[in-house]
Parts: sequence; structure tokens; C-alpha cells
Amino acid sequence: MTVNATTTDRYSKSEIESLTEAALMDGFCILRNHFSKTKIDAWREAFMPLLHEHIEREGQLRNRGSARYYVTLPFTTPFDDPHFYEDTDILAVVENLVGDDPVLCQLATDTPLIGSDYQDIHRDAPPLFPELTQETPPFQLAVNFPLVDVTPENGPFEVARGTHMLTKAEGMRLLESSEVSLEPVTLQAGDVMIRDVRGLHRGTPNRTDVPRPMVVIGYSRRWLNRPEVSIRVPRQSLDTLSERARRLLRFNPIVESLDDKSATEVYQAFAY
Ligand SMILES: O=C(O)CCC(=O)C(=O)O
Repeated sequence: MTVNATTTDRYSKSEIESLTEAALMDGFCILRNHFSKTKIDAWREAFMPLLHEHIEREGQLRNRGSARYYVTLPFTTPFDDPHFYEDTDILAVVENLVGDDPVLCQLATDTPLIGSDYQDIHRDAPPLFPELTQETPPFQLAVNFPLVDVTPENGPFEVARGTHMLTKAEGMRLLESSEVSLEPVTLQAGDVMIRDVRGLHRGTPNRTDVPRPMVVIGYSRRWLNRPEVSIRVPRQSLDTLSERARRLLRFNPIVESLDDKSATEVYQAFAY
């Protein structure tokens, strides 16, 4: 299910329900033309130097595959803009999926460059109860939006619809028997995908010279703490945050400064 924003970025209650149903059934839903392109341009401009610094510092780790990088964004201008992480429509779908009082746990990017390859098909989180063959309702969501248009050439994310409620083995069996297939998700800058991170997916090669950054804002159920993807919140920002933002960010570390950029990304194990 795809809903196109018209003159307002506020969806009706029934549209929010439809988006929620799509995400429950397919594992994802898409809100077209949702975020301001001007703001996305500002993010891309601010992001490119961070990508280059990251590649210099730890590009040799190659833990997402060749020429593909996971970079956490600093919680500062322009990335600390509540327009993105406190979006009313997105939070309405998020709360329908993972319940009231969710936790904002992740603010990062996945970027394939030329020379990147197909990733192994994976999920982004292990099951909560691996001893069960029955999956649980959603507990971890990724809100993804690209900082450039995503085309068939620049490495669209591919996802197998409806596999989020299956065990990985069962999802892989359906893929191998062609009962389900991987679908490339092409998005324009400004489009947003809300997905259950258990849906089987993979990154694909970017065959162009232009990096393809995809932002991931992570939301978890209210009791789930995921320190491996934390957002470092500067103490001086606390007073500027809304009450809702402080609540969303409650499991994240408060830091005196964001100046220390030397730490290696902690989020190295990502595929399950
Ligand atoms: O191409 C993408 O953005 C997806 C990458 C991905 O699934 C991952 O690195 O876990």
C-alpha cells in the first residue's frame, strides 16, 4: 500500500490504518513525497563529509560488504531535526505497529558506492524467542528514507514481501522455491518506507558514481533497549527537545560533547 501526500503531510485516520495494515501484512509500507526535498538536500550536503571521514577512519572493516558503509549520524544540525524523528504520521504508524511509548534507538545511514555488491539475504534483528517457530508481533522498525532518488542503477534495497512473520529458514525456503521473490524498492528523495526489520532483504550494487545514502531511524517497543545502535544526545540539546522527544530518546546516552569522533561504529553485527 502506498499513500501519496497531497497538499498536507497529514494523513487521515483511515489512511494511517491502511498504512499500518500494509506494514503488518507485507512487512513494509511507503509514504510517497513525505519529507521536504530542501531538508533532504541539506542532510545530503552535511552527510557527504561524514561518509568520507568514516571511510578514511574505518572503511577497511568492510563489514557491510565491499564499498558499502554504515554511518551513525551525529545528533546535531541538520540531523537532530524533529521534523524527521517526531513526524506525526510516521509516529502514528509506528505506535500502531510497536505499541505506545516507543523508543527512538537509531539514527544512521547505509550507503553503497560503486564497487558494492549483492549482500547476503538477511534480517536486521534476531527473533525475540528463537526457540519458537511462531514469530511475534513487530518489535523493531526501521524508518528509511534516501538522500538521493533510488533507481534500478544505484542499488535499490530489495525485500521479500510478507517474510517478517516467518522464521528465516521458512522465508529462505519460499525464496528458493520462488513462492516469494525479492522486490527492488525504488524511492524518490522525500519518500519514506516504514519496515519491520525482520523482513528478508538485501542491499544491491550501486553501479553509478554517486553514493546512495539511505537513512535509518529506528524505533523499538517501549521495553527494548538496543545499545549497539544508540544515539548520543548532547546534554546542551536536552532543553531544546520537546517532552515527546525526550521520552522517545530516553534509553540513549547523554554526552557532554559530540566532538570525539574517534569511536569505531559499534553496530558491526547487523545480519541475522
Ligand atoms: O541497501 C541498503 O540500504 C540495505 C543495506 C542493508 O540491508 C544492511 O546493510 O543491513
